[in-house]
Amino acid sequence: SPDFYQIDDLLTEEQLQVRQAVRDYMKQEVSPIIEDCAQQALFPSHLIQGFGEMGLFGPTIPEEYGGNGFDDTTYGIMMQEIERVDSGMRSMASVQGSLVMYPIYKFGSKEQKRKYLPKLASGEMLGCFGLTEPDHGSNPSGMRTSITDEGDHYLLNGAKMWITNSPMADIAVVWAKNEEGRVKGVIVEKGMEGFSAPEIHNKWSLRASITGELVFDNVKVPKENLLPGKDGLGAPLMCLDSARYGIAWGALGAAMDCYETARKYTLEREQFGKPIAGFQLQQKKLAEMLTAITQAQLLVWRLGQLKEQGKASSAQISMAKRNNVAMALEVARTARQMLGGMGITGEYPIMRHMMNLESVVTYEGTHDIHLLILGNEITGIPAFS
Ligand code: TGC
Ligand code: FAD
Repeated sequence: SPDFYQIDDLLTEEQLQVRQAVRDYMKQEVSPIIEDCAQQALFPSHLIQGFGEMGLFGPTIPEEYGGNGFDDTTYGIMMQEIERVDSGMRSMASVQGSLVMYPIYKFGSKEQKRKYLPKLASGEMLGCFGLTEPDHGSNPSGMRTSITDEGDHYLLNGAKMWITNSPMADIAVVWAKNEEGRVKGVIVEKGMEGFSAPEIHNKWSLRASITGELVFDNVKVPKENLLPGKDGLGAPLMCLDSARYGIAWGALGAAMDCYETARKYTLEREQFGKPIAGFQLQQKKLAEMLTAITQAQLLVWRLGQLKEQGKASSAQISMAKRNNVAMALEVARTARQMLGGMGITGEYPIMRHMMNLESVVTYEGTHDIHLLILGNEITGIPAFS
């Protein structure tokens, strides 16, 4: 909810059941603790296992590797229900599913899939994805992290920045350039000599999610840890397509929660002798929020169909990620104002959503970068550089 255009009628019985199960789980296990975690900047690490048990990690991966073989729409619905409660919790699931399990499943060897996927699916292992560097964010093609062939092993050097899950992660899928400047994906395990993952502190956003660096100082990586299936920048960008798709659904969940909170609050809160929801200015805000949410719902529903048919393009995914996150941020800012002073407190989830969404609008390709991807698609002229 809300479901103004009866989009539920377009979902299958199974999709609706999964949605209810995830919604119940989040309400029972996460809602009661999330505000405290965010206020205190604590990552609720016990939820890693709970998310695994609920099948929230890599749900589209086949059962043979610990997933549930769900369709892309179901994956999107799960992200929506997680982010209805907190974007940081959805970040944990996005990274594990789309940025760690997906590349191992898609580009990994049989041995890598058997070794890592079931444990990542169950939550026994946590993973992270290292693409961004201190000097290369929007332009990952300039990355400096290097991987060199030393005969019986590889040597990894460099640093990654802003990495979700990294300080807690058991493995990191890392993108680095080889001697020929070709981007390669490699699995780095916690405990490898020369590898560290210091935490980044003082975030005002995604405070319940843990973020860190990845530092590689002559890390010896076994040859069998290289992802053999694909190289080039296209490999990490394929992972980003999968995660960005989930984020387009997820942001919708945060917007829905802000809208519902503002609707309920303004119906109860009285000023000048009547509920503030009775004033035209507040009704305009509610009507515009509902319209924007409904448009965003239709966008991701259709995108899910295209993805299931193997027809969703990167530019279509960029449009949905960009539109839905900006929409959610706007809804959150408006909803916050509708709660007056109460809107700035942790009594209500809106300020937390709003601050979280400032990261969501930046990571996985900034708002600007997705516009440029669309500009390139429309004109055929890349304006990135
Ligand atoms: P460009 O020359 O356009 O492309 C390089 C190669 O990649 C191919 N390609 C794609 N392949 C698959 N999917 C896509 N979406 C692709 N886009 C491009 C392309 O065909 C080419 O292949 P080849 O074989 O010719 O080499 O690359 P560019 O360097 O000009 O960059 C384009 C640009 C700016 C769009 C790209 O660099 C970009 O998307 N930048 C944004 C970076 C970004 O999104 N970083 C995200 C880091 S991960 C993260 O934020 C996780 S947060 C998760 C959480 O907590 O939830
Ligand atoms: P910059 O690239 O320096 O951009 C700064 C500003 O310049 C932005 O407004 C941008 O839109 C604009 N800009 C850049 N290039 C252009 C251009 N060509 N034209 C016009 N404007 C431009 N990365 C990972 O690899 N793994 C993770 O797990 C991960 N998790 C993250 C978690 C959090 C909480 C955050 C905040 C980030 C995370 N990131 C992660 C990194 C994220 O993807 C980058 O922050 C993002 O890609 C932007 O890079 P940047 O921060 O270096 O900004």
